Amino acid sequence: LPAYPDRLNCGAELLDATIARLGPDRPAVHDGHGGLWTYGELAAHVARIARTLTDDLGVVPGNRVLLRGPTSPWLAACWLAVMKAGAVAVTVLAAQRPHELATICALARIRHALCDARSLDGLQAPGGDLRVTPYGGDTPGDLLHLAADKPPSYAAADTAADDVALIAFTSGTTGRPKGCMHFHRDVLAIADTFSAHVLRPRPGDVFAGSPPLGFTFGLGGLVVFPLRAGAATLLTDWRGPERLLADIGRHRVSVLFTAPTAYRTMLELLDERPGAHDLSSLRRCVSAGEHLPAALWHAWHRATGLRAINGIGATEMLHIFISAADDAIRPGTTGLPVPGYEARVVGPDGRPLPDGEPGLLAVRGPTGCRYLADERQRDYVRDGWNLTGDTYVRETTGHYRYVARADDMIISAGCNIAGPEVEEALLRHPDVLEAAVVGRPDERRGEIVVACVVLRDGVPATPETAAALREFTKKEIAPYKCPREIEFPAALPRTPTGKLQRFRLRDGS
Ligand code: 3SK
Repeated sequence: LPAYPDRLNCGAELLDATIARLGPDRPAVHDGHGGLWTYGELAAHVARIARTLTDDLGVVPGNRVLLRGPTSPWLAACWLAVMKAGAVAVTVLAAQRPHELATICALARIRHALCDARSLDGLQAPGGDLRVTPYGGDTPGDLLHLAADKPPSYAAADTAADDVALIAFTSGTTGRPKGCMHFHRDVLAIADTFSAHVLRPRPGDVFAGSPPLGFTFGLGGLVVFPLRAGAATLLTDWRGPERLLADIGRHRVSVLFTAPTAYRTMLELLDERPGAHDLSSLRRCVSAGEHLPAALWHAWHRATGLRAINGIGATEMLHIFISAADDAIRPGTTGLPVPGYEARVVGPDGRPLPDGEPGLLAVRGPTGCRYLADERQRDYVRDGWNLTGDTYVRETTGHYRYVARADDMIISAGCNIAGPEVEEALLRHPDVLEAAVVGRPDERRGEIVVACVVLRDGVPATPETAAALREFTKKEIAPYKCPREIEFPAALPRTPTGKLQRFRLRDGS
């Protein structure tokens, strides 16, 4: 990891430093509708927006600015302008509802919001003291109208490396939102660790993927990493895996960021129409956001010849801290600590456990958890180690194998059962598209193992199918781990960032 200077502005580093290195004429951002900005054009848009923020909207360094909209070049330009102006970006998901936005605005004391003109719903609370400026619309007060006649260059605010650059909100898969504060140097650190050492992008790469920019998985993968590398990125609203497959061919995408669910659906689509999609440009496929089962890794490899780069990240850590690429990959494991990070598996007392024993994953490195005024900081960071809430095993090779979320372990008749292990077994059955395994309260056993299985098209959701799946799992894993009950929902409940909401399956809602 480079030693960053004390004065550092990540917006200037991502744009101006890249242009100084590679020139202004390289492609920077595709909008998915035929539009393309070069690095020089992106820098000019960012400069004009930054000037508008400071001169017209009265934003000063340190002010928090909410950013809301579907993924687009303009949303990225607004984020970079907030960075260059020395303000603090609070990027939210377009899917967040008015009461969630109100909580975030109150917690982060937000007075300014830049909002895609298509996503104003729920933000313009009458009587509130939030000043909402739309972008991309046709009103005279639109940010882009105000920006149009501003000069195309802007000297970045003289921020310190450890000034807060962004606050990313997480509510996990349930619960009260927590704001995670990250510094200017953290934004560069994720590019100079995971991206530089595991992903290893090149200036000729084209990035694309599904995570929204309001999720740090997307912000890193689709904005920070490509710009740090001088590569191009496709920033277009998410229109599903089918569209993503088409975009890969159309834009010659070489670096893909998405989650296991999308890999699964893309595989189905590839299967349905063999030869219909051109994936020949792809060379890196990152999977994070959820555990990547070995069966899915192998299926993607068989279909595309590509070895997916699995990883675990967290909003608290900003991006991925355990991962592996190329020959370091062991399918079914998450990988090795990313260079710059250390990891270990600890017991409830915080002491490291021997290899092979499941325990809590602890990690430390250049980025880490700093909750905005939240007492839960004490639970997340102990003795300088971040406790991510995942149960892991370290194998003798040094690879980290995911077991379950710590609060997702099922205890049935005194035995500990990891839901993902049962899910992996079910996924090996050809009729199973997706599976989620949870514990449900049971008088005799404490909990019983319940599997919620999404079946492939055409497979009947009948007691016979359930019996066949039960028989199958008995051959794959120890019988005490096998599901006692199997349900067939049409889809699994997920958060807007695609994470499974197990609590909704546990209580049967
Ligand atoms: O929360 C996650 O799953 C995640 C994964 C990768 C990078 C960043 C994040 C927040």
